[in-house]
Order: sequence, then structure tokens, then C-alpha cells
Amino acid sequence: MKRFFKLIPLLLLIPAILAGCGSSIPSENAEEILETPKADDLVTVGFSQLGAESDWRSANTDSMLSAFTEEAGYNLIYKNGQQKQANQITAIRMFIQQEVDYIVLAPSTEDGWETVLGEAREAGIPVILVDRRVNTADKNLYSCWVGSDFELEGKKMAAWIKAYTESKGIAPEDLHIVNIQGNIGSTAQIGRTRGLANAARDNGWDLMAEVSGDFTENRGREVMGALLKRFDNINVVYCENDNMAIGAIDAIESAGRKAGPNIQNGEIMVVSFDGVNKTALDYARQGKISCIAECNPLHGPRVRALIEVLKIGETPEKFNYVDEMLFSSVPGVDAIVVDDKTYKVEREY
Ligand code: GYE
Repeated sequence: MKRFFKLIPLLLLIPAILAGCGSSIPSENAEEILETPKADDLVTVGFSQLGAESDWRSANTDSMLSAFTEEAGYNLIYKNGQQKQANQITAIRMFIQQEVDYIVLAPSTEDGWETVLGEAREAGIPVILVDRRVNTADKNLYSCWVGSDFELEGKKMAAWIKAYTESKGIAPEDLHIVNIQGNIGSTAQIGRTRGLANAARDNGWDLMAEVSGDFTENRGREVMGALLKRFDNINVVYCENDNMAIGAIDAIESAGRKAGPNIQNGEIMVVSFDGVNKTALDYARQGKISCIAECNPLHGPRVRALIEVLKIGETPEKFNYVDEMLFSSVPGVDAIVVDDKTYKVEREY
């Protein structure tokens, strides 16, 4: 809505910017500056995405881009934070300067948002959080959040590991687990790590190491390679996303080992989260990944629905959770129970 007026000064600035920067304007900026003015009746949304580390993230970005179209009445300004909180803070400040109508933030990590979210509030721009959360003492620094219950995902996975290994008569102390974590301090990492760590403590499992693989395939490969050198008895690898699981499986196979559920026969059981990446789903069908906790990335329409509520002056629910399933093609466990609730284990990916 307000963007049209903001763009005029920006367009006037182009010759000066070109002169100042020589020929190399980063393409991301060029796109924003050269953007054509939008109709005045569009609602402008600035979306600060944290990066592009995984297939989940790409699916999430696509979902946002296809929900906030001009046909739907929106002008979306998308900024990729390249995995750096500082970039996301800069993007939010830019959105404030542009006087966008709403800011949508997918935060990289939970801490450190007070100042910039305070600036958005000063400017009167509502902030909607998507996927991960922020840890601010004042919860009114954002209007609402939509995403997954990451700790529940972790608890479900731990319940599956327990049920499966019990069904095979494997003693708890014989489970030698490593956790390849997501980027430290992100809500997804914190919840999934906690789900496993609590279950390990309660069940007497040997949780040998927790190391971050930053949610990327390459880091998953590197971290698993190093863990295999450090420990010779790993039999369960808990990967906090599918991309890291793919990397970890590569490392397992390169070390001459087999990824699979038969840990009594020397296989290394890999479990993971998301269920978005095609290779991971193939690996799951083949038993290289034994269980996947679904994490749904399709938040675009959900965020749009929240904005529609704000637009008519109403207050949406503060925290909006998405229902998710658990998948395993490994026979033996049909259902698991977490916090008194029964979840079916889906067999088809
Ligand atoms: O599981 C992982 C991604 O925050 C839920 O981040 C998201 C996680 C997702 O990179 O693949």
C-alpha cells in the first residue's frame, strides 16, 4: 500500500547508486531497487527468510512466494538472510524504512531480536513469526507465530526408537547414539535436541555426542565422518534434518558401514526429520533411513491467513501449531504414545 510512495525516491537514487558502486551492484539489491512501482491497493509484506540451507527451507520459501502474489493482493519483498542474523536484522530495518504493511520473520536463532523488533513496533508494523521463534521477554514484540512443535517431533522420534529397539530385545544401555544437530540456538534444534536428550536420560541410553551439522548435507557428512573416527560403537544416528542424514549416510557408506535398522547385525540406524527431500524419502523406502518425523514447510497460506485476520483488525491466536505425522517403512511399530496421546506410524512415504 505505502510502497508506491517509497519507490519514487529509490528510483531517483539509481544514477547515484550506479555511480557510487561502479558496475557491480549485488543482484539482490538491484532487483529491489529496480522493482517497478506496484498498484497502491496491494498490501506490502517484507519477508526475511533465514537462508537456503535445506530442501525444507526451499519448499518453505516457495510456499511463501506463491501465497503472497499480486493476484492475491500482495506485494512481497523477499530477503534471504544467508544464514546470518545480522543480515536478517538489516532486512527488517530496510522493511521499516520502506514502510511495509507487515513483516514476516523466519528467524535463524531465538536470541537477539529485542532491539530490531522494538523498532518495528515503534514504526507500528506488525511482525508475524514463521517456522522458528524468537526468545524475547516481551511477547508483544510480535503478533503471532505459526510453525511446528519441534520438541514433540523429537519426543515422537525418541518414542519410536524406544518401541522399535524394545521390540528387537535390545537393552537400553546398548543404544550408542550420536545426535547431529541443526544450527545451535534455533527453535528446531532446541526442541529436537531436548526431545532426544530427555528420552536418553529417562531410558538409560548412551547418548555419546551432540554435534551441530548446521542443517546442511555437507556438514552432516563432515560431522558423521569425524564421529565415526572418534567412536567405534555408534549404532544410532539421530539427524535433526534429512539433508544432514543424507550426508551422514554418505559418510557411513564411505567408512564401509551399512545404514539400516538391523543394529544387532552391525548396521547403523539413521533417523531424521522433515520428509521433504526426495533422496531422503527414497532412502527411507530402502531402509537406509529408518524413521522420519514429518516437518511441514508449507506455511505460506497459513501466514497469509494470519495476515488476513490482522487486516480486519482482529487478533489471531498467538501460537499456531501444525499437525504432523511420523513415517517408518521398518516393520515392528504401528503406533507410539507421547504425553498420553497415540500417534499412528505411517508406513507409506
Ligand atoms: O527442519 C530444517 C531447516 O526450522 C523446521 O530448518 C526448520 C528446519 C528444518 O533447515 O531442514
